[in-house]
Amino acid sequence: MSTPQKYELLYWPGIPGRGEFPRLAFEATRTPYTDVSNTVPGGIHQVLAVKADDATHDEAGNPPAFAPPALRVHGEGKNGKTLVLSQTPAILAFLGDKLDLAGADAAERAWIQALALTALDLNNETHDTHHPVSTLAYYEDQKTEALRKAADFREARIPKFFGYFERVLKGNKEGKGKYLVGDKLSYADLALWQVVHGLKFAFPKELKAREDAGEFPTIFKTFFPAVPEHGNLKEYLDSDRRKPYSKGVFRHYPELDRQ
Ligand SMILES: N[C@@H](CCC(=O)N[C@@H](CS)C(=O)NCC(=O)O)C(=O)O
Repeated sequence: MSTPQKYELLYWPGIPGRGEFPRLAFEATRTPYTDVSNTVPGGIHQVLAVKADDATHDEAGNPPAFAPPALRVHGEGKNGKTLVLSQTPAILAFLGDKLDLAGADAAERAWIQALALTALDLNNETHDTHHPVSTLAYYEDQKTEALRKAADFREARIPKFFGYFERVLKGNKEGKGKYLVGDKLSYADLALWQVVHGLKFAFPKELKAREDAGEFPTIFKTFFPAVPEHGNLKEYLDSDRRKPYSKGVFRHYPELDRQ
């Protein structure tokens, strides 16, 4: 049996979803990892096991995950065992330190965490546009509420979040519009990039109208094209390892977009 990669990502197969945030961290730093459910035969069972409703601590003392994604890191758990970590922001903070995506000092590290959390808030709010009432119910059964939620999201929340990130990018002189903090890539940049990319898919008319109107020029014209220049990102984004959006956080329902 071959030795597993040090880093193993446990996430649902076939969609980017929240698994994409750690994937981008690996790809941007050319760090080897195993995307378990997409590449290991029967890997989905490992994902199901780590978040099973009756799961409890494993033999290494790791608590179960509430929901995917989870990250398995060999040799980094208690007493040199395997660490299992869930929650996207916790995974990103851990990887940020390990992969040098967490800033140059304690202040930058803290800012990066705050900015990544803000980008993940926007990710979570995007999910609520198509599932505003229940994550378990079908979209079709909450479409009336989704139409209201999506209108508010497009008209109020997108400009609020984008306006905020535009100010941060402009205000960080060292970053020249390419980086949220300092003058190098962080996991906050990757998180923001993924959310903007997903929103371009989910709400193409809304995003295009704003870009064409000259809104948020630093995000659209400087930041967004700059991020894929790092590490293996370009090759990854063109590969079949980058999964298409479908039934994940970023869904395209034309009726929810700008009319
Ligand atoms: N706050 C968690 C949310 C995790 C989450 O909602 N995961 C989704 C997939 S992206 C899931 O499978 N949820 C199942 C559930 O909540 O029951 C994170 O950021 O990791």
